[in-house]
Amino acid sequence: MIKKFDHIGIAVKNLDEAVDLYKKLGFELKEIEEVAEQKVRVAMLPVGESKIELLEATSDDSAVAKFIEKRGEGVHHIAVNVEDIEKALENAKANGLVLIDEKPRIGAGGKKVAFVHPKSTKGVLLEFVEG
Ligand code: CMX
Repeated sequence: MIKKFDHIGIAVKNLDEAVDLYKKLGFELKEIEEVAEQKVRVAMLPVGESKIELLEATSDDSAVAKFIEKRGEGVHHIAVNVEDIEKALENAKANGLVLIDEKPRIGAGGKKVAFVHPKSTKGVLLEFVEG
């Protein structure tokens, strides 16, 4: 059911600064996109078939702003690709996991995404991405 890693999300205070830093490490910037619904601006840096996703909050009430305030910058979530996101959610729910999104929403790149609560996944925010 799980196909591969889609990306690892890293919460940063300043996206442009973080992109410059990752470029110095040898990463290439593919694109920067604003995901208005999630109140974030994201930069995608490919790593083979996967990506690093640098995330900057665009509002003080963004999930990313709250995360940085509480825990500082760092790994915010991991995202895996699934063939059928509705089925993945149904399966997780049936197995007693706490879903943040009962139904998929549209995330970066226009893809269907949904989050599982970190309290039910050993402290790691998990994102399903269809495709
Ligand atoms: N990873 C692990 N734990 C996290 C976390 C994260 N990313 N975010 C919050 N937590 C922890 C908190 O530290 C807190 O733990 P304690 O109770 O031990 O203090 C607990 O989860 C609850 O946190 P909270 O502050 O009460 O709840 P929030 O209002 O911050 O909401 C969460 C947390 C995960 C439900 C919320 O961030 C959410 O809905 N996330 C999904 C959407 C999202 O993250 N969007 C941004 C990325 C978008 C993208 O990739 O495009």
